[in-house]
Amino acid sequence: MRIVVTGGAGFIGSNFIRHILSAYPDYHVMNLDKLTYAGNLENLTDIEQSDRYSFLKGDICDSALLDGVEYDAIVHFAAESHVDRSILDASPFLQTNIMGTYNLLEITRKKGCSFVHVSTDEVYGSTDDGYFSEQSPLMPNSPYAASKASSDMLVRSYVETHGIHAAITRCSNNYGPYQFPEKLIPLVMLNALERKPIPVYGDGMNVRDWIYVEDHCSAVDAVLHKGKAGDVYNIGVRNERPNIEIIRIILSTLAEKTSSDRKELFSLISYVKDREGHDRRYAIDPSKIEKDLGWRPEIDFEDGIARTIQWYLESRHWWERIISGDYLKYYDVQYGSRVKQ
Ligand code: NAD
Ligand code: TDX
Repeated sequence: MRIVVTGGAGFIGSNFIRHILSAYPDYHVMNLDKLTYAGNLENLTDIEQSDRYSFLKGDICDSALLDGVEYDAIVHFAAESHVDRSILDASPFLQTNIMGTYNLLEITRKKGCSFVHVSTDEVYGSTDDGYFSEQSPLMPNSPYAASKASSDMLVRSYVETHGIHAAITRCSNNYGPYQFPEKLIPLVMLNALERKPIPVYGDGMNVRDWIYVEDHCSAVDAVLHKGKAGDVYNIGVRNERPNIEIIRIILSTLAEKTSSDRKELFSLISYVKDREGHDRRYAIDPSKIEKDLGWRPEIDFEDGIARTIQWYLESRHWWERIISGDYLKYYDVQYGSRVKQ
């Protein structure tokens, strides 16, 4: 199989490429990424020499993007993904997440390939009790979530109208190696290591269902291979935790692993003004993907968070280059003009 992975230089996309290349020895992956601030080719240095991997720098809004490229499926991760940024400026979110997805749907329609649209539980909005099923109404609350919900609707319409082979996944909060340090877990890690304040929005009691990135990747793999066209699959692991609990777990583990003063680390916790429109709780019911596709997560939270903390401790070089901005130069140095732009 030849797969185009959009957004493959980002957090989940890069983990997914690694997953596919190791799970399927005869598959070829093309990573298609614009390399925004969130795109980091240093997430892929261990596999970039593989003859089953290639990289194409490009914008998913470009209609000529995949002209002349042969492939069987598109797995679509590329997006503007950070809620706080969408509050400050929604425009790139509408452009990439809506118009970019529309462009890929047009390409899919013309090429007749299959399409997996990677969406999010945030499209369902917030719930105080109960769980989101695939039938729950879409009630997005942030511009980011609204742009993802719009793209979900477009995918649905292309299945109904044009009969394309596309499925949608809606996953809960991911954590793990290579996550950009604007998101809660890596931000807490890095701020703690650098003894900077750790901003907790509101009362710290907002709840998310945290999934280890590799489990998300195996779920998207299951949908790519076994998913039904037009179907939606929720992905979650029944691991609901308030933010403050996550922060305390990270700080306690760090204190232990680095022989640091626990009290000093905990004193970095700093309650700040709440995020506008901050969703209180996301909770996913993943029973459909479990029943229909036989998917099961493999990494529980204790194991996953320990691995993640260890990875950030061992990957200082990776995150220091993000903080300094040097990671942005990697493409020019490594690829120069060899790659089609
Ligand atoms: P990320 O921000 O780490 O990576 C996004 C990638 O997309 C980057 O490499 C970026 O360069 C690329 N990109 C952005 N705009 C582009 C464009 N116009 N053309 C081509 N490439 C472009 O995001 P992530 O956290 O890895 O999320 C990946 C996908 O998964 C997103 O669609 C997101 O909505 C979804 N998702 C994320 C989570 C999560 O917890 N992070 C949970 C559920 C769903
Ligand atoms: O500094 C912070 N302090 C804080 O309290 C940050 C960055 C976040 N938070 C809170 C806000 C959320 O309740 O932590 C929680 C998690 O925040 P994020 O890491 O920004 O994730 P979230 O807003 O939940 O969205 C994430 O999960 C769903 C991803 O960024 C989305 O791409 C995905 O769709």
